[in-house]
Amino acid sequence: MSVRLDHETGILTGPGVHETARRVKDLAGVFRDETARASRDQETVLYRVQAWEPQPEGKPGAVCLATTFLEPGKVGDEYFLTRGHFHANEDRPEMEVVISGRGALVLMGRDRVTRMEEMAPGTVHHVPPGTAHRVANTGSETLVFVSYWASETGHDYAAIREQGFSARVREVDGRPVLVPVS
Ligand code: M6P
Ligand code: ZN
Repeated sequence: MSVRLDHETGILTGPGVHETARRVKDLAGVFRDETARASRDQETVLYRVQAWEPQPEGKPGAVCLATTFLEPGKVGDEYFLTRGHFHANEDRPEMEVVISGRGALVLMGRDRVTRMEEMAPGTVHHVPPGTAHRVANTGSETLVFVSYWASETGHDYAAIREQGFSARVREVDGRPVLVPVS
């Protein structure tokens, strides 16, 4: 079983690669300005994920990888972002490798302390166990990054859906700033 990852474009092809698209309508309640989100074209794709999971989610025995293509843009003053999640298996980490574009990796522990790492071509980021993670595109081109995680990791969206992150990446004086949620 093998696939191909194009290191110039991040495009992943081959048997078993599956693609998911997340549109404006899929991110209801995610942005600070829900009115602004609701008034946009709901079919606009914010990001696509091409994933290769040699074992099904939750089953041990494989390393999975995915390329995320996150479009540039903002809802109000908040940059386009991925939904974000904890891992169902709390002790499982993840790694992100940036192919192109500019962004911010937002990391939040169970204690709700949040920090941000700047993403640029070639930067590598470790998501420690027990840490919710989401990515914002702070640049003007598509942000492309590759993620690696173990197949038994599992995604847990519930906590973020209910409580969100404790800070948001917003444009302040023309720059991305991690602003605590008031
Ligand atoms: C990265 C990884 C994937 C995740 C994707 C989109 O590629 O973390 O596991 O699915 O980003 O993020 P989300 O699932 O939070 O929308
Ligand atoms: Zn993850």
